[in-house]
Amino acid sequence: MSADLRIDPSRLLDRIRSLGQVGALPGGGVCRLALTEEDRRGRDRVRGWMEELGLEVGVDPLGNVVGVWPGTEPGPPVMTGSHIDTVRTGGLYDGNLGVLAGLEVIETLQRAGVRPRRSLAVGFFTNEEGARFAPDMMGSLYFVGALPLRQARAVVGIDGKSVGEALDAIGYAGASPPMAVHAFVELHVEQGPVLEEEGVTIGVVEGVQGISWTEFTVTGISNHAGTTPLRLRHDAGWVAGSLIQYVRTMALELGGDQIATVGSLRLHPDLVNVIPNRAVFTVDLRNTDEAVLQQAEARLHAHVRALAEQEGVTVAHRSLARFEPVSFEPELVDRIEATALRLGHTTRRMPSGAGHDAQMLARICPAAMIFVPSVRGISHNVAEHTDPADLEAGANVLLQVMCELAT
Ligand code: HGY
Ligand code: MN
Ligand code: MN
Repeated sequence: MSADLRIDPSRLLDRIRSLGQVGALPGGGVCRLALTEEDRRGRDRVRGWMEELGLEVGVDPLGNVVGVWPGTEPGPPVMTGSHIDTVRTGGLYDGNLGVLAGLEVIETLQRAGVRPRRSLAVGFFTNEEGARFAPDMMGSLYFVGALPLRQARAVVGIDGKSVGEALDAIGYAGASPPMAVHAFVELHVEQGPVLEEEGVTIGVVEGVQGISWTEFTVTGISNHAGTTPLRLRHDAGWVAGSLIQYVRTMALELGGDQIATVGSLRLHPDLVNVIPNRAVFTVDLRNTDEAVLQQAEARLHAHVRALAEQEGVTVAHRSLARFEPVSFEPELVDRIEATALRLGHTTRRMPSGAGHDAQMLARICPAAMIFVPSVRGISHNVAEHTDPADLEAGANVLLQVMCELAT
C-alpha cells in the first residue's frame, strides 16, 4: 500500500515558499542567521506546522526542535530533518527542503490513513550553518551528545553575542531530554554541480568530507601609508593577502579533492591611508582524505610561521570547527539507491562537499542522505534553485525509504 504513495508536490512547494518569506531578502533569497529574530520566526512557523500535523513537539536545551508522530509500536523513531537557519545570502532550499519534506512525508501518510509500526520524527537542528556561531552542525553535535551544553552556550558569535544569550533571547532553550533514533535519512540539495552536469536526479550520498575551519589573527604595526618605506613595514594586511594567495596555491598543489576558502577578512583600522596593524580572517579547508587534510593544515601553519618571521608580525590562530570525514551506513545507502531506481530515477553515488546534520546523527544511528540537483551547482547564494520535479523526486525517495524503515 505505502509503496505506491507519493507526496503532494504543490503542498511541499507551498511550505518552501512560505518559509522562504521569513527573513526574505529584497530581490530574492533568505537571511535567517542562527538564533536571530528571523530564525525565531522561521522556527515558530515550522513548529506550527508540526503542531497542525498533531506531532509531539519537543525543544531540547540547545533549541533543537523535533516533532514525533507515534507509530503503532513503542520505540525509537525513524527520523528525518535538517536545518532552517541560513547563511547571510541563503537560498530557499539549503536545509529547509529536508525539514519540509519530512513534514510532507508525514502528512502524506496521515492523509492516506497509513500508520507505520515505528514512530516517525522530523527535526530541525540549531545552527547547522555555523556562519554566526562556530562550529557548524552545532545543534546536531549537541543532539548526539558530543558537545556539552555549557560549552555550546558559551560560544561567542561574529557579532559578539553568545549562543546562550541569543538562544534565551528567542525563547528556544527547551528541556527535552536526549532521544534515541532508529535511523536518520536527510534530504538535501547537492549545492554543487555534479548531478546537473551528469543529468542525474538522485545523489546517493556515501559520506561527508572532512572540514577544518581556522581563524587567524595577524598583528603588525599600523603606520602611515605615505611615509613608511616598504622595508620598515609590519603590514598585517599584506600578510593576510599573501596567505589568501597561499591557500589556493597549496590546494592546487595538493590536488585531488583538496579545497580551500577564505570567506571572512577584516582589517583594522580599515582605512585607506593606514597600514593595517590587524587582520582577522578564516580559512576553510576540506578534503575527503583525512591524511591529506592534515597535510594541508600542517603546510598552512608552517607557512604562517615563516611569513610571520619574515614580516615581523605575530599570528595567532584558533580552530572554529574540525570534523573528520564520515562514511554513511552502507545498507542505508544501498536502500536509498534501490528505492530511487525503483521509482524510476537516475542515481549516482557521491560524497558530500558540504557538512550536514546527518554526519552527526551517524554517531548514534545508521544515517545516510539523498541529494537532488542544484541548478548551476549554486548554493550559499540567493540564486540557489532546484527544479520542482527534482524536489518532488527527492521527497518521494525520502517517503519510500522512511516507509520501508518504519514498517
Ligand atoms: O559549511 C557547510 O558545509 C555547511 O553549509 N554548514
Ligand atoms: Mn545545509
Ligand atoms: Mn549551508
